[in-house]
Parts: sequence; C-alpha cells; structure tokens
Amino acid sequence: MSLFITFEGIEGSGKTTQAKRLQDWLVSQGHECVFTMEPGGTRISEKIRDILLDNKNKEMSRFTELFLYLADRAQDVEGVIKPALLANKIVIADRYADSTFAYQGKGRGILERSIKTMNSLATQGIVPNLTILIDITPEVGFKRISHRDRMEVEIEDFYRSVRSKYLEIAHKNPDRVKVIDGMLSIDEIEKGVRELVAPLLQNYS
Ligand code: Z5A
Repeated sequence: MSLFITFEGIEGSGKTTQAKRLQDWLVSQGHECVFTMEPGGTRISEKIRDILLDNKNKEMSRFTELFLYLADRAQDVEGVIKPALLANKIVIADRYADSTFAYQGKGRGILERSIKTMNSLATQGIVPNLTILIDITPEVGFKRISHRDRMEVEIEDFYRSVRSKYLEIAHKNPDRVKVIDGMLSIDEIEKGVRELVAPLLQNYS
C-alpha cells in the first residue's frame, strides 16, 4: 500500500521543517520514503521554480503563474509522485494542490472551478491520504522568514486571504486535512505530526 502525505501552510509556517523531520523519522523506522516539493521537485520543475520566484518577473500575469504552478505539478506527479506511489513508497510533499486553490484561487481571484479542472489534469487525480496544514498568522510567518517586523498592508491582506482559504479547505475536507497550531514549538508540532501519521502506518505495509 502506498501513502501520500502533503504539508501546507503560508510562508514561515514551518512546513519544510516538519516535512523533513517526518521523512527522517519514517526512514529511521525502516520505511521507504520519497520527499518532493512544489514548486521545484524535479529537474524541469527547478527551472519552473526559478521563473516563478524570480523578483525580476513581477509583471507575470496571474494566469501565467497558475499555468506554471500546474506545469510544475504535472511534472512532479509524472516524474516523482506517481512512480513512488506505484512502487508502494511513502511520498511526502512540501506543498501540493491545496496551495493552488489558496494562492491562485483565493489569493489571486482565479475561478475555483477553472483551477479544479486543470488541477485534475496535472495531478492525474492523485489526492493525498493526509494533508497537514500548519496554521499561523501572516505576521508570525513573515517575521520568521524575513526578520523584519512589519509587512506591507496589501501583502498582509493577501496572506490573510490565503490562510482563510486553507482553513476553509480543512473545514470542508476533515478526513483528509488536519490542522496543527503553528505557534507551538517545533518539537510539539513534530509530536502532533507523528500522532497523525502513526495510525496510517498500521495499514501501510
Ligand atoms: N505557491 C503558489 O502560489 N501556488 C502553488 O500551487 C504552489 C506554491 C505549489 C514558494 O513556496 C511559493 O510558492 C510560495 C507559495 C507559492 N510563496 N509565495 N508567495 P515554498 O514552499 O518554496 O516557500 P515558502 O512557503 O515561502 O516556505 P518557507 O519560507 O520555506 O517556509 P516554511 O516551509 O513554512 O517554513 P520553514 O522553512 O520550515 O521555517 C521557516 C523558519 O521558521 C525557519 O527559520 C524555522 O527554523 C522557523 N520555524 C519553523 N517552525 C517553527 C516553530 N514552530 N516555531 C518557531 N520557529 C519555527
């Protein structure tokens, strides 16, 4: 049996820290585990990531941005996620489809049903067994990653929208999406993550 676990949250929520810690723990337990990240989980995706996150590309249209995130996902699914799941491995992804609904959908105002249709092509219908949403306020996330005290009001509004969409997704998908308070310590969050993953390992051979 395969297992697909994704981590979601706004910048600075601690997703990457926890995704890596989970991978280390699973490997130490003898599981075969594959780690990926979006954007950037494959050689081609790294190039897409460079385009997406390049500050010189600030004029990028929101639709170009959407297509690039989906192109990145299509490559990640085809090149990493699907083969690993078919080989009965555990896949841990630092961001996946919920990011697109939160950032491009709610954040940039692109119609959810358009995203749904295109995302189902990119994912080939692969849905995570478990999504761990690490929830923090934009202010705390921003301070953690930028070491600055204040963020611009419009940026703060954008991240508030993104965060609210994440919480809505969690509310609508309670079986798949579990929320952990990102204000807890790194060790406390890790413990919470393990408590969520451990029961799934019982079914996982
Ligand atoms: N994006 C999108 O728009 N649409 C999509 O479909 C996808 C992505 C897939 C890049 O994401 C951008 O892609 C992102 C959304 C967009 N940006 N925007 N705008 P990314 O995942 O590559 O980068 P990120 O979201 O900015 O992640 P990050 O900066 O790496 O943050 P993080 O992974 O949430 O946190 P971290 O690296 O684990 O930790 C950050 C710092 O906080 C670090 O110093 C830690 O030691 C510290 N930390 C972590 N946890 C804690 C706790 N619990 N307490 C205190 N300090 C902590």
